[in-house]
Amino acid sequence: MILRDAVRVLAGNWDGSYTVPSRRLYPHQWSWDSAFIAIGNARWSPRRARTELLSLFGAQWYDGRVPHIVFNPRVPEDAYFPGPDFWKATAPSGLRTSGIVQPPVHALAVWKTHLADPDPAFLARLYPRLVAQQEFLRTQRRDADGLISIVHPWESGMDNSPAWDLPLAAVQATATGFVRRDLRTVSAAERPTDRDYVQYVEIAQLYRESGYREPGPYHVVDPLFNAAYGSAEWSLARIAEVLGLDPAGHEREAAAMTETMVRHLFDGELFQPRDVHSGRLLRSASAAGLTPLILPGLPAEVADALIATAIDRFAVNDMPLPSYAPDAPGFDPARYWRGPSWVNLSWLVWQGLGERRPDLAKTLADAIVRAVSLSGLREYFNPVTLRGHGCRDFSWSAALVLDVVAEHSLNGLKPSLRACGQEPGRVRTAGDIGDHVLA
Ligand code: 2M8
Repeated sequence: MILRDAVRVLAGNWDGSYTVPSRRLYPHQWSWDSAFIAIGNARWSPRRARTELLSLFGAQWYDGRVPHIVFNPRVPEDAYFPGPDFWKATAPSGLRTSGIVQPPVHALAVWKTHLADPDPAFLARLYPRLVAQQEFLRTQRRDADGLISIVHPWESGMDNSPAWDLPLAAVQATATGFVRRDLRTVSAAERPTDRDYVQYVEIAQLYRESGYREPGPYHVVDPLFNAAYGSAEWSLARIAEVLGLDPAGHEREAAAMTETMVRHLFDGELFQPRDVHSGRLLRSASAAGLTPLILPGLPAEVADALIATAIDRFAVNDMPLPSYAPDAPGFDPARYWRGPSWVNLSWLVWQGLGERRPDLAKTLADAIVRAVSLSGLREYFNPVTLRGHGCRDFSWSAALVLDVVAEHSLNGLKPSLRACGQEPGRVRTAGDIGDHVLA
């Protein structure tokens, strides 16, 4: 039933060339959502996965940035706040977009889509665009130590993490004259507070007024964002090889980022964010600090320490990965990014555990599947009770469940696909998957 439901959600949220994260709460195209969605779609419709990614990069700016939202011109302005009239930004393609970015997990998604259904022409189209995306971050967001910074909590993807409480405390919150739209769909108890929203709007306005160039009062280095950047270089190296290009530059960049992160952000237990203004680590307990496990070149002793933290403080043997450690002040199991379990974050850590600790990766995959089986394809889950929160029929939950199930042959997926005369990852339609695996 889960797999059938996952395909139903992905098909229902498909808008012809991309997938909305949620019909009501997020009715446009979101950047890192599209990458995760492509990874899941690659398992049953690689064509959709390719289209999703090509459509996102169709809204790339001249400076290489991939905006965090690409607005659907047919959706009314008041369907989502802040909409296109707030951002006042238009991509060269003519599409209206936001002006900030999200973690660059797209090269990984492109590579995984290619692995599911090899297509060098697709790689050739996206390779220069992925390189430009990295180049934007290198030229406009790199600090003196070589770390990439973000200028808005929305750029972290984990908008409301307790890790941002300190840098946000310094932000004057005076923005007025806007109406939140999120509370029409989801209870206020599960979303950021009004004060958080005033700050989000304030920071976005200041960045907009600088022509989307100058960092404002919130300026931090985030471990998840940097891990995504490093992992993108590793994926670009693999893509370059297929295209007959030299992968060495990408490999060097991936290695340099890994080393820099270990030197500046690792506290012995977890990778921590850093405040660019003060230069200090923001000591927190965010699961973002475990995501450097996706870096293939992470030294074994660092990976071992992260795995010990994942077991001791994030209880991954006992519950789905919480987004914030349950023993830390600030943990809230039901509010947005302040503690609940999210499928994309779990997926990143699961990827990182894959070869290092296949047993733990399987435990994490089982926990994800257990949560969605019990509560449906919700936006996030209480890690203790497994109760679902946020919106329903959430696309990346659906997509990444398809991916973990396919990988672990849970429910006998791979043998069943073979029984359909298909290789895993090369199934073309939901119909092709058939009742063997959708039962
Ligand atoms: C959430 O963020 C948006 C702003 O970008 C929002 O709350 O309105 C986050 O969970 C973010 O990571 C995600 O990409 C987006 C769409 O799913 O929703």
